[in-house]
Amino acid sequence: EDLGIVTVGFSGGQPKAGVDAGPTALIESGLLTQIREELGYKLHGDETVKFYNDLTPASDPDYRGMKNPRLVSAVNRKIASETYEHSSKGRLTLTLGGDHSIAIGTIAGTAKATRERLNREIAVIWVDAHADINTPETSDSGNIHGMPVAFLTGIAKEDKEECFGWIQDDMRLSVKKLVYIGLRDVDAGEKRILRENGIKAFSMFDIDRHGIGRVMEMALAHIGNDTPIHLSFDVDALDPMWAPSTGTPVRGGLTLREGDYICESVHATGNLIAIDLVEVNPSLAATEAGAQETVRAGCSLVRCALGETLL
Ligand code: DIR
Ligand code: MN
Ligand code: MN
Repeated sequence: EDLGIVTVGFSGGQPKAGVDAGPTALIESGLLTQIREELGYKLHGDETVKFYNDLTPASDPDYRGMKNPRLVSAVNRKIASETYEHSSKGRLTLTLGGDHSIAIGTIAGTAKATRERLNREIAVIWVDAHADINTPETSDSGNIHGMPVAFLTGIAKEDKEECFGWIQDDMRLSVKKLVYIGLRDVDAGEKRILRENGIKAFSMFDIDRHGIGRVMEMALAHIGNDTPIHLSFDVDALDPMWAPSTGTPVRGGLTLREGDYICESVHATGNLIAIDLVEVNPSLAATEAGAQETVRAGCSLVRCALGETLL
């Protein structure tokens, strides 16, 4: 099978340096070799990491409270064209981040390509401790990695081309086709947005109550059979025990096996069209071992989504 690779060494959606080194760390630990040799994919695209330094604007003052709005917008516009290219050719697309703001681009590109190629709307499974659905106005931080879902669904809109005004309707995601898994740190404004829009969300409470097996059944039932799925996986969905090296760790998260199970179940649908793995920041763990654990966990999630089988 053909796999499009997009590597995004980018940290501009949040304030901590080092998340731009995530893709390099994942690749150096052998992820692409494993995908090629053990899982048998034919790889297309970036085998060396892209940093998009040429897109840095001359000046980038805050806008509607957003930090680095022109930079994050420009990088995402470029990413959208890259995932669009892969997805238009019918390739499963794997994006290695970078902070989670890059999902604006990855999802915009696959959504548009899937409308054109299959005349279908995509569904998104967003696995994260956070909902990332702040609008610029509800955000306390101004960090755009907390806003991608708002821009993708059109809950946040902007006309100014250089600040996400390039996002067209055919790049958007329906709130009905969005499912969250793993939530445990959601801002008050975000809770209101989730409620008012009737967005399906499985928090850690739901996972404790039903178990991950039943939660995945319910999540996939909500999306419906035969719907193309974009899986956007923030490594901070995992408990810091498994993924300590990330910008905003939150205790009480998924075990590595629960994370792998989510990826395996999505793979098993046969409907997976794209995967993002984001927020691996090798410089944030207290120990070198912690950074390695996080990278290993990230690799495991990706391999499971790509169909690594246990037996
Ligand atoms: C918070 C944190 N909700 C914000 N978001 C994070 O800044 O909007 N997302 N850490 O991953
Ligand atoms: Mn996130
Ligand atoms: Mn998160």
